[in-house]
Amino acid sequence: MKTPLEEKHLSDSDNSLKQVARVDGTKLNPETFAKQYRKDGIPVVITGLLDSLNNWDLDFLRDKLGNQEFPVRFNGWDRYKKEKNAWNNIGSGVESRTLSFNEYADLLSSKEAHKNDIYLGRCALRKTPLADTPELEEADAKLGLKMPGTSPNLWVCPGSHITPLHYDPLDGTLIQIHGEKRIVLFAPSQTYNLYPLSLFNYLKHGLKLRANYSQVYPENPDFVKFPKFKKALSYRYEVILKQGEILFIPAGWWHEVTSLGDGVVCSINRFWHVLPLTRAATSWNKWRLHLGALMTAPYIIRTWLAAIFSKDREQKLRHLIQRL
Ligand SMILES: O=C(O)CCC(=O)C(=O)O
Repeated sequence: MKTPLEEKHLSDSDNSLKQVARVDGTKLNPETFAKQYRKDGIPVVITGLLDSLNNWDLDFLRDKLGNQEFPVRFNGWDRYKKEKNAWNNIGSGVESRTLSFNEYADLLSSKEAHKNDIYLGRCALRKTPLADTPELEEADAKLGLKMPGTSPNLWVCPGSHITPLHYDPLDGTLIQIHGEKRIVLFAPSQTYNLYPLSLFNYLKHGLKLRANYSQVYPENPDFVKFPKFKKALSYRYEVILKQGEILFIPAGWWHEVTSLGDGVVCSINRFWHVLPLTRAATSWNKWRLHLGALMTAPYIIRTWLAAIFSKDREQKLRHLIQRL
């Protein structure tokens, strides 16, 4: 059931394509943002707070981050031919290789990143010259965002990359810095109409295949396998997030993020502890993931024992420690 709170502030004019509201951030203050959006967990696009930010195009990023190293995800396109519950990893669980920003930028320029769906996704900006960008800090302060769950993360990719449909256990702000993204959202009430991956995946794959991802391809759904997805379509929202805009994605809201165009697309996001605490405590989507984390115990024990008893013990243990 859709709760009235989930629908508050969201346009109801077209049932098949609901738009998330856009508000002028210069007219918001921490109290109004908390009262109108954060308290009840309502997604919203905030405009006008980042008009003076530099254009973070590839030259700018090369200049600021050139030799800095980042874990880069090698997704490949083949995975999309399979059902998602046959994948071995997803999102931040995908195998990554450490590359300097310049090396990744070369893959973008040569279109190799496009051909093999290679993503510099969710890389901490901490310890880089872009870590303390004043415009980003001022925008957070204007919205009264406190208690970060992570430092800001950088996401750089070629247009056409898709971050599959999932939800996060924390509130998030997705800031569009260069290029555009399409974000399709579904309310938390739709979780079981979106066929989340089973919690039992944690036993086999640990955190590499998390249960906060949906099995459905929302742009190309298989209604025979996933008939309840038809119901979820009435609760589908869509946003084209433009350069300089911020999307507030409350904890538990499902979202699929597609980078648009042929060029390079760059965003920053940050996660925030859920406030008020009553919203955190009553979110089943959040509790589900805590349960999932407990279910990773057998996988973790198995992986560490295998590393300890392997021939290249030192290298395997170092790798595991790095992943921590
Ligand atoms: O931009 C992306 O590819 C994913 C971002 C995301 O999932 C988020 O901000 O929560």
